[in-house]
Amino acid sequence: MTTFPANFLWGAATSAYQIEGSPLADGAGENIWHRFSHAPNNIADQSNGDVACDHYRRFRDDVHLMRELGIGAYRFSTSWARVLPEGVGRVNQAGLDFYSRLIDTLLENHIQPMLTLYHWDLPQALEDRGGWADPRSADWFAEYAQLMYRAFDDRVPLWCTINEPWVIVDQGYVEGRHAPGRRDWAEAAAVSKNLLCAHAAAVDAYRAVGKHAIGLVVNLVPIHPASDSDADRQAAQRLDAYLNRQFLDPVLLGEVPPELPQMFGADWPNWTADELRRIRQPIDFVGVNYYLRLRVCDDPKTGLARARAVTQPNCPYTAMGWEIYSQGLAEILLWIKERYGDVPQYITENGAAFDDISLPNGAVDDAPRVQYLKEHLVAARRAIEAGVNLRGYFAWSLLDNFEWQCGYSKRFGLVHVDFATQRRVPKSSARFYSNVIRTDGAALEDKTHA
Ligand code: IFM
Repeated sequence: MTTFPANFLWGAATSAYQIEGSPLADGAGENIWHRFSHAPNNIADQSNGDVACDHYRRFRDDVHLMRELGIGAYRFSTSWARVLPEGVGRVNQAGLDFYSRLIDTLLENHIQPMLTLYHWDLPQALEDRGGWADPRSADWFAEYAQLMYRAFDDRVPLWCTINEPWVIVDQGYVEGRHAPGRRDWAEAAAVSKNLLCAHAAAVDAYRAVGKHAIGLVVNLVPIHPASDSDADRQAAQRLDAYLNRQFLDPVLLGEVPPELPQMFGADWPNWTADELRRIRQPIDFVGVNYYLRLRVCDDPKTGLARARAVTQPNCPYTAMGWEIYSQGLAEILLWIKERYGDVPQYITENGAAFDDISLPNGAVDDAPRVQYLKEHLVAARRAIEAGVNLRGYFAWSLLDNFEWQCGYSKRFGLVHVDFATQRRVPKSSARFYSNVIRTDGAALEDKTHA
């Protein structure tokens, strides 16, 4: 039986707006999620990130909790508007100091930091100047990235540029469910290109000052046709281009998937050979966020890709309505190796929301999440056996948190958070994961969680 490689990182992940709270404290500028969640009817439970997990004030306790669980790496994001309240220009030292304290506390507790520069909380001041739809956004992002590298590269060995650019484009600019809440295909096409240029500018800047590793984080989904018909197969291929290849093909192959200009039509921007060359510069790893598989049929009325998701009776789904399909994780990791070569990979997010039940004694026995983690870790190990250069696994999420447009109604945490008291209670899944870490994966063989 292959075990996990030596130095495999056993991590947990979060993001700034989802857990920190105090979004305007100590001189921070407003960000687009603050603006969006404070507008009526954008969030299912009308909530916002004003308090969230109060991590901004409780980060030391959260780090200690990770240490108790044996977690060896922590993926978090920094809030751009905390450190550059107007997005560029004036630096807010108090914001940098917060992240400096967090990083020091992690290192004191032998937890490796993985820092994501952008997890969806653009400074509102930049949104007011055109946001990601403005081509100047690449320069804005590079300025912010440089500031962070100079402040933290001495202590942060792993950097991620942008988290899930597809979600930014699709949910923020096509579907309008995420900040900034737009529904405009032309803008979405421009944002797609500008995010890639921003990623490349940040990698460029890293090569000038950084000494460690930098990569891009994408969410990937195996997309299977609902039937053998040509129409459904083509629908699956279109959605695959839109969702899975839109960002990886330009970054790792220097090509735009040919389906995209067809889908976006005249709205698709021109790309010069020079731009593609710049976007293709080497990265040190790909971060994969994996949650579900989609089965799709052809439907001319559904979205840009004209592909409609079909649910299947007798299949397990999470509380998000996402199909649980653990073998898809191995499928995706192998697909990256086959399509893009032997690039190092991290599973930068994987996890599930369930309707957890708290027992009268306060404990949370989340057996479905234990099962989910177990199956996915076994799939990750299978991918390693098949030759994937997988360097680490980050469970999403350390804490129950603000799940964007779902507010606090969906819980992904290994640790239960009582949002009224801020009490943290590790769920059974946290104990299970802790055992897996302690035994370097041998606990996956434990039949008590079969
Ligand atoms: O909560 C999100 C996270 O911010 C990005 N990846 C998916 C998670 C679950 O929806």
